[in-house]
Amino acid sequence: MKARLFAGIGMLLLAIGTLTIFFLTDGKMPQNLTEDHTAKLKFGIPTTVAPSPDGPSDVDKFLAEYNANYRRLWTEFEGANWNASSNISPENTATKIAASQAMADYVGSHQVIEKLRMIRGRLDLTDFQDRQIEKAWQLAAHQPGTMKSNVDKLIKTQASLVDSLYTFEYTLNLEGQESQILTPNGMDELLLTSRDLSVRQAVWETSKSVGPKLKNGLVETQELRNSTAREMGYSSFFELEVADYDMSSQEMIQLMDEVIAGIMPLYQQLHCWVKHELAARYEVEEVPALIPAHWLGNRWGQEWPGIVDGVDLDAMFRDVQPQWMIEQAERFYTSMSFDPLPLTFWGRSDLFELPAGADRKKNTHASAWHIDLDQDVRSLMSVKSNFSWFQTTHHELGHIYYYLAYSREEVPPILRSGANRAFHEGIGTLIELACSQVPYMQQVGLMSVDETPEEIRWLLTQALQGPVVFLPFACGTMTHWEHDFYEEDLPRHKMNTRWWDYANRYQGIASPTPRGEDFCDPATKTHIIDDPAQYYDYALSSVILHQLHRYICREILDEDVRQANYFGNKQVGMYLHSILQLGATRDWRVVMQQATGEDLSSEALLEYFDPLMAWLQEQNQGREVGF
Ligand code: X8Z
Ligand code: ZN
Repeated sequence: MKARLFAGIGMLLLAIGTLTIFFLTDGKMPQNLTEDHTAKLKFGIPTTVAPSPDGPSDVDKFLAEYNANYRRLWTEFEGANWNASSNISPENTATKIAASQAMADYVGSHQVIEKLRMIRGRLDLTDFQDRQIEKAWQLAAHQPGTMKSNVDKLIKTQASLVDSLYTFEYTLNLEGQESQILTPNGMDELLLTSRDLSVRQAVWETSKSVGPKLKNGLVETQELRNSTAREMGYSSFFELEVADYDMSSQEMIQLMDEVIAGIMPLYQQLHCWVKHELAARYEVEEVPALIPAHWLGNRWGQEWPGIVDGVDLDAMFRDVQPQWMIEQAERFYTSMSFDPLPLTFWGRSDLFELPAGADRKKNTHASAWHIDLDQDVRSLMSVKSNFSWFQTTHHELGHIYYYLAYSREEVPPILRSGANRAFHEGIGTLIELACSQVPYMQQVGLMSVDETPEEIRWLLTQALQGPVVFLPFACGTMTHWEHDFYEEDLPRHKMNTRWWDYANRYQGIASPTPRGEDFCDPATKTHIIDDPAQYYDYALSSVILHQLHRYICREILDEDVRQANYFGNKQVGMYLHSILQLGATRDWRVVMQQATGEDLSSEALLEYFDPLMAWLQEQNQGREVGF
């Protein structure tokens, strides 16, 4: 896959004798990871330019002022955004819009853009300066002052779309029963447990009922986002978002296709096995070529829980409170020597599902927030005691610990982000993988030793609820659709058809009945509305995390990748911290090389699921595999 493209950098690094981080620390463990142990790591951050006898350069002066302004405006915006997301109201949305406009007015101002234009690409810049300038340029390209009316309109349209999505009432109408309002958690529960296909279809259709309401706004944002990005020289909004990876749209699509090609043989086997299992479960005689979307336990078919008989993951959490779920996630990190979360995290976060009849509505999709780009970190969730939320709590705390690790003086505010966005997603998802390992669950009493699941069933469960099922959705349906939506200015009369074409082609999933253009099924996925053109982040995070996981298992734990236990291991914590504390001060390809000795590659991920392939092939003998 991308290995070829990055091989040059990799070879260069290897040639200069770069060893991996862990060994550069001499295996010494800091007492506490907030101590400044970075000095002990040769994986340190380059300081700015060499001190000049004439004082700071013009570039440094500009960057110092820019960073201070950026941090102040970000804090105002993110605080307002938090209020608007945890308590959706016209007043809070108006305050958020004003803060967003204030931010745009500065980062996209004529003065900032002109200065960036003058210094961008100058040969005397250090890498450290260059990276800050590039980030500032990308930020300006999201909201250039030369398109102020566009930018203002986009801010308002996007805010109103998010509000519409999260204030929508999902109403389930079943024959002979009174209408019922369902929450997203409620729909997920029904899709996980109901065995009645007509109920399942009604719930699935209910979950898509918000789409038509969002279609006009989404079409409007397409035009606004594209014209704004094109003003600054990007081919589309999709390409602007991909610039975080220093790649073009075409390179990203090629990378996605390579990841899909790698996983597809295993996915097709899994798909075949699942459709036979489900046809038997629902007593459908003829096994369909494509799996009907309402047969699956997730609204988009992005994970397929509840399929393996005898593995009831939710049972482990029946007797625990939602609060325990988050505390246990924190314990996972502190056991590896990360600091306890700041007390303000507990005071300011909004972690649980609102009771029925609550006097406010909130965004129900899990998220992690870095309000002041320093210690004010928060999470917005609707935690319930089940396996899915168990994983999500670990995922969100991964973001939070990343925020805290790079919030230090050496990392300027504009570089307080992940090595790339996939790294940010990858850390928490790595800990999701780690907290789903049997030795850990047995150590903390979630699973008793005499309940040890058969290895293949456990791997099957991980494939169904992890990357094997997820990647065709993330790389295929989501990323290809968003690519076409922006890069090809996909017209409104093709939006839904294209979505289902890709769901058929990549996921092997079909809608229960034809879905014309009156529906807008992609809009029901929150990321299409409020994290647009970024879903490949999750796909790449799965690839990266398996590389990190294999490195940790081989070099630190000396354990099998499928039987690993990070809990209580401070060296693992130190290794992760050494990556997190860098923020975006290094090229992500360099970070990857230094952290694992490898370029980006799906090999570790595929190797993890190797034993499953043979088992599935045996189960599927005599069946037609593929769709
Ligand atoms: O959105 C998320 C996280 C928040 S960053 C809960 N995820 C994607 C999704 O739900 O679609 C994690 C997995 C993919
Ligand atoms: Zn995330």
